[in-house]
Amino acid sequence: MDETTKQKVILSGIQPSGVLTIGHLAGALKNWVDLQNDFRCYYMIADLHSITLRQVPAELRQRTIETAALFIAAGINPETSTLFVQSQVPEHAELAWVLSTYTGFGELSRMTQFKDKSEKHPENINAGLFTYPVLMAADILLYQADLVPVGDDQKQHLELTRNLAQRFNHYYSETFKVPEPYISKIGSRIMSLQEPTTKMSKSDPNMNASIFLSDSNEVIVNKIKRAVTDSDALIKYDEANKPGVSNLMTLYHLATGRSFAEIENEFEGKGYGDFKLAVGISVANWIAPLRDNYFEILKDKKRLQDILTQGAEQARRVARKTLDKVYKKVGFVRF
Ligand code: AQP
Repeated sequence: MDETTKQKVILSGIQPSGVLTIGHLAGALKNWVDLQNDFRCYYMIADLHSITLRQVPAELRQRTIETAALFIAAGINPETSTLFVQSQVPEHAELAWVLSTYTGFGELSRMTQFKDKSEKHPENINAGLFTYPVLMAADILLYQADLVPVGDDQKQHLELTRNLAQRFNHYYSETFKVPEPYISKIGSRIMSLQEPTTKMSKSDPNMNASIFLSDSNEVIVNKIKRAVTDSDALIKYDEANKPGVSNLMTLYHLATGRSFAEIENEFEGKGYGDFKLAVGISVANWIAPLRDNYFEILKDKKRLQDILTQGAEQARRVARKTLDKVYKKVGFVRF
C-alpha cells in the first residue's frame, strides 16, 4: 500500500525484551491483526526502548528476529502493514532529541511508569528511562499517527505526546497530527499466573508466571495447573477479591469465546482442578497453531530479514518527510 493513502494511520510497538507472552497476544497482537483491515498500520519492534533496561546483546538480536516472526505468526501481514525495527529508522532518535528540548523536566518527573521502573531497577536509573516518553512521542508523531492502541500504563505517555504535538504546532505551525488513544476491548489485560494482581510480563524471572507464545501444550497446561488462585473453590468473576480465578476466566473466555456467565455455569459445583485443566487445554489449543506457524517462519531467516529491510525503508520514507519538516521549522540548515 502506498503511504499517500488517506486511510487513518495507526502506530504501535512491542519491545524485544523477552519472548512475547499470551498477554501480548490478547492485549496487542490480536487487535493489531484486526486493525489492519481498516487502517494504515505501522508495527514496530521497539529495540531502542528495550535498552533502557540492560539487555544481553546476542539475546536482543535473537529476540528482535523472534518478535518479528511472532508478529507474522499472529497474523500481521507485512504486505499491507509496515513491520520494522525501530533502530533501523534513525529518525526516531533524531526527532526524540528535538522533542526533548520542548519537554519539561517536571513533566517527565510526573510519569508514573518512570517511578515504577526506577523502584524496580534501583541499580540502573538511567536518563533513557527518564526520557523514554519523549522517544515514544517521536515514534508516534513521525508517522502522523491518528490513533495509538494503548493500555492503561501508556495513557499518561500518550497524553504527553499530544501535549508535545500541540506545543510544537502552536510554537511554529501545523506540523504534527495530534493522536488519539485507541482503547482496546476490556478483558485483554492478562495478569501474572503467580501474582495475579500484577501484569503478566515477558521479563518476569519466575517462569511459571507467564505463558510464552513459544511454550509447548504440555508447558501451558502445567503452568495453568500451578496458577495461584484462592481457597474458596468458587469459579466466579471477581477481579478485586478473586484475581487469580478471574484471570483464568479471562484466558478461558479468550480461548473459547464463552462469556463469564457461561463459564460460571459450566463450572458450577466443580473444583479448581477441573477448571484449571479445562483452561489449560483450551489455551494450549488456542496457542498451538500460532506457535507452530512461528517455528516455521523462524526457519527462513532470509525472508524475515527481507521483510524487515523493506519495512524499515517504507518507514523511513514517511519518517524522513516529517523530520525534514521539523528540521526546517526549528531552523536547521538544509542544503
Ligand atoms: N499482560 C499483558 N496483558 C495485556 N496486554 C499486554 N501488553 C504487554 N503485556 C500485557 C501489551 O503489549 C504492548 C507493549 O508491550 P511491551 O513489551 O513493549 O511493553 P510492556 O507492556 O512493558 O510488556 P512487558 O512484557 O511487561 O515488558 P517487559 O517485561 O520487558 O517490561 C502494549 O500494547 C501492552 O498493553
